[in-house]
Amino acid sequence: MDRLDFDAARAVTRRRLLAAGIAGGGAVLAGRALGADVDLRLPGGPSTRAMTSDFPQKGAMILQRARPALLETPMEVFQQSLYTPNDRFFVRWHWGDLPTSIDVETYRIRVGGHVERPLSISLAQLLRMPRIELAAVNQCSGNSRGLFEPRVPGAQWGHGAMGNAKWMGVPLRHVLDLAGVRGGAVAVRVGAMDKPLVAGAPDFEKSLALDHARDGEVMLAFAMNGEQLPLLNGFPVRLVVPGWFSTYWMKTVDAIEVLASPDENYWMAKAYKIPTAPRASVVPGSKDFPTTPINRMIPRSWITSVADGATYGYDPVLPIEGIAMGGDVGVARVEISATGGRTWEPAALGREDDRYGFRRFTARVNVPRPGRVKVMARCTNTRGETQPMEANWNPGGYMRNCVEPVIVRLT
Ligand SMILES: Nc1nc2c(c(=O)[nH]1)N[C@H]1C(S)=C(S)[C@@H](COP(=O)(O)O)O[C@H]1N2
Ligand SMILES: [Mo]
Repeated sequence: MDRLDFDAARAVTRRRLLAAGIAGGGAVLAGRALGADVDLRLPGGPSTRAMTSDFPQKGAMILQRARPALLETPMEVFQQSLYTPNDRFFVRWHWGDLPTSIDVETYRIRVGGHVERPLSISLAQLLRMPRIELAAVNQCSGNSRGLFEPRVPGAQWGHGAMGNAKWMGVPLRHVLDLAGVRGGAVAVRVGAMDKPLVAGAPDFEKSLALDHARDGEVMLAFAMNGEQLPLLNGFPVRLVVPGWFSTYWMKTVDAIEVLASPDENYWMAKAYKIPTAPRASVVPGSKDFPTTPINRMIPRSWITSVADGATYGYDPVLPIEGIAMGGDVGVARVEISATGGRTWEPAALGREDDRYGFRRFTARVNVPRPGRVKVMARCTNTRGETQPMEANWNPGGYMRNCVEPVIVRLT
């Protein structure tokens, strides 16, 4: 497979960068299921999914939908490494018409709208611009939606519609400064190469407020974990919006438009709206409540060393490991309870590379006798927000962040 050369001094790109197996196109659009099944332990409906390794540049993934690809990362991947390997990173696309090959010579990002100098930026030019690298969690707004009770429409994800990577790219601010944002600009809209298959369906586009787009951390990323992006994760360039849900993390970016009035397009004004109520939570069945576009992430944590519902050999000390995220700020602490939430003990935290990334935690739980043990982890971020015990509910299946207990049997 041809590779991008990230060396800024040379900025060499190869013509027609095709990923193995993509040339035919079909493999991107439809995957076959492997024999094996995985149980996502989703209440209120079908809970098992097939595993697949049939998608280009992807290893074994949970098949949520074949066309367009919706692939979930199995939980054991988060136990194995703090950074989610690119070939196990989850995949989500809205529309079926995905780019199956990209000509890196003719690829351009057009920058226009309310600017002094409209631009057309090549990949080679982008690779010569100032770059940053930071760790950040990419989490779908609907991650864990399959656990909503009662069920809501949309992909019934378990917890694996997320991943942690080191993203390298050019701050969007730099590109906006090159174009020269004109006075009166309020927002920046980003468009991409994928298109709806259905005539008249709204093209997927998202916007950020101008100040956010210019914060120096929002970036046009060309690498993740030191490698070029997999095609299904947005090759050659995607937007990274640290601390915000991935609906804003536009893949295969080809257009940047500076707006002089707020974006009223379908994907901002109608879709991805959350209740303004605390924890984005309403009573099931509610209608006509005030909403706002989904935005920053909030703290979450998952125990990854043992699987919910599994049985293990008895030992008086059960070692616990897991991952936590603060949301749009860092992790302040993680606590563990094996007493149903009556008492909480601090977990030890692993290193923090960047406040937007996953943080490893470890703890030891005393188990006086064999039997059933319920272990819970609870993350508090540096803003003082703590995961609640109770699940939230809204019709979009967004913003779940309650404590996720793991129940194991020790015999
Ligand atoms: N071009 C494009 N970018 C997109 C989307 C899309 O449909 N098209 N989906 C968004 C949503 S909702 C999610 S969850 C993330 C998923 O990123 P990933 O596939 O790299 O994991 O991409 C975002 N960026
Ligand atoms: Mo998403």
